[in-house]
Amino acid sequence: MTTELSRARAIVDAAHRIVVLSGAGLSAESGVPVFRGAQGLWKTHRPEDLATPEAFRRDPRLVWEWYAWRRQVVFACAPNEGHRAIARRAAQGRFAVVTQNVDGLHARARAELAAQEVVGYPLLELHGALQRDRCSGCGARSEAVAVDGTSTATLPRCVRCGSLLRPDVVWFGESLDLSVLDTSFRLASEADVCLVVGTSAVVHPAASIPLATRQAGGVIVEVNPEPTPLSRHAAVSIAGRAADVLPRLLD
Ligand code: BJW
Ligand code: ZN
Repeated sequence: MTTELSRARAIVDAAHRIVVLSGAGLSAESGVPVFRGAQGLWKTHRPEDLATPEAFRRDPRLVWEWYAWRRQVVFACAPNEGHRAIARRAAQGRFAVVTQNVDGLHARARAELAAQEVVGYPLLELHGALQRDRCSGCGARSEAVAVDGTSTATLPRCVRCGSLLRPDVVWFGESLDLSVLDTSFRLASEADVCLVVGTSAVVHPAASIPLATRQAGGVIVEVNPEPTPLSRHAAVSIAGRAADVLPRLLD
């Protein structure tokens, strides 16, 4: 075991309450593309064309085409040993998971355990979920439907008000769900350890959540092959992949 891993393990083992903040890197080993860096989605796709409310108003067909492809990729993926290690530890109690990921893989890892009748735990999806649609008019949420992106006329519409449906995710410039955000900050401030996994920590307000743990006297432990803006605030940074490190850190 490396020095960083043993130090992190001592911190985690002594903790009374742990909160995880996860990002796309946690799901990378499941085959879900990350956003930034050489292999990231934003290398070949412009976020301002695909992940803003203005982009959807301008060209909903193009945005849906991209999300239909994302759903196809993500729905074919499964949780990895990183998601599973988090779920196993979380099911022991005093543990919460806050994720920026929209892939539903934390929920699937928790559901795998639920089949073994273990306790549930808080799971907060800050940026929404690809598994759901939301009405762009009245805001009603529904289970994702298949999308015919032949033209704007064939795109799915709300059964209540007739407005276009959109994926239930948070785009740039949009507000996060305030109750989800408040709960995430509260859980972080009550935790003695915030375990930050697989996020570049550049998107706010999510990237500020671990600082609430620190401001309340707790510590940050980071798992990421690369340094991030949060690294200088972390008590320990483990330079490794989530699916390798998390089972050794949490089991
Ligand atoms: C591995 C690994 C392995 C690889 N193991 N690790 C303050 C300062 C500056 C700007 C702002 C600010 N506050 C707000 C803003 C504006 C903006 C923002 O943050 N911009 C910055 C980018 C400049 N924020 C917003 O617009 C947000 N809204 C907002 O602030 O509204 C105001 C408001 C807030 C609260 C209440 C009321 C009002 C909304 C942000 C929405 C972000 N949406 C997206 C798309 C979601 C839908 C979709 O998926 O299509 O969310 S963008 C994208 O980035 C996605 C992610 O959740 C998010 C974060 O990315 P993440 O997860 O960190 O992934 P990567 O790819 O960046 O990093 C992967 C990491 O993994 C890397 O570090 C790798 O090294 C690592 N890794 N393999 C472990 N195996
Ligand atoms: Zn509607």
